[in-house]
Amino acid sequence: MTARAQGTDASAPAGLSGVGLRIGVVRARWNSHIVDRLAAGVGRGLAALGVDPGDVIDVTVPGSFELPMGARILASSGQVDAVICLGCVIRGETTHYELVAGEAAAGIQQVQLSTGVPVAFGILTTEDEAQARARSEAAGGHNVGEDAALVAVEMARLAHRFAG
Ligand code: DLZ
Repeated sequence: MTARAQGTDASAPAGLSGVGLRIGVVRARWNSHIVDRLAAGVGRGLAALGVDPGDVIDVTVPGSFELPMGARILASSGQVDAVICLGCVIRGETTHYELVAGEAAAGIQQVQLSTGVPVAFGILTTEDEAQARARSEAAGGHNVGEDAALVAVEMARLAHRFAG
């Protein structure tokens, strides 16, 4: 795995389990060659935590700007315990980079706070294609999709623990 400074990754709490959790994955089709790599990371991350592939709902939306709406549809459905949003916005290739990336981030936060269903942020916002590849590596490397899987399971467990 690519070396990162201590405390800068989302290490799993001991004993974290995804068994029985239902997870929604919303993928942007823009930059799909990178988003597919993130989705592979999500698959590995969820499997490592025991999430059944049959408990994963996978949908796509046109681009990262639509990720919050996709997340809201799944979060409001009552069919998932957490949602993972996957997208890729590359500054050098996107004229309105700040707008797309900023609205996606703000929208995702709004969805999770308003619905109470955790939504993990798995959107790469990078300077160039090389950075995007470096953050969506194959098994054993750094992949933000794997990080997002961990976040979704941890936050779903937290929500369940305090659910009325
Ligand atoms: C329009 C656009 C642009 C220029 N760049 C990206 C990008 O880098 N990554 C991404 O996920 N989506 C991009 N989009 C599409 C917008 O997210 C959105 O789908 C369209 O503006 C339609 O609402």
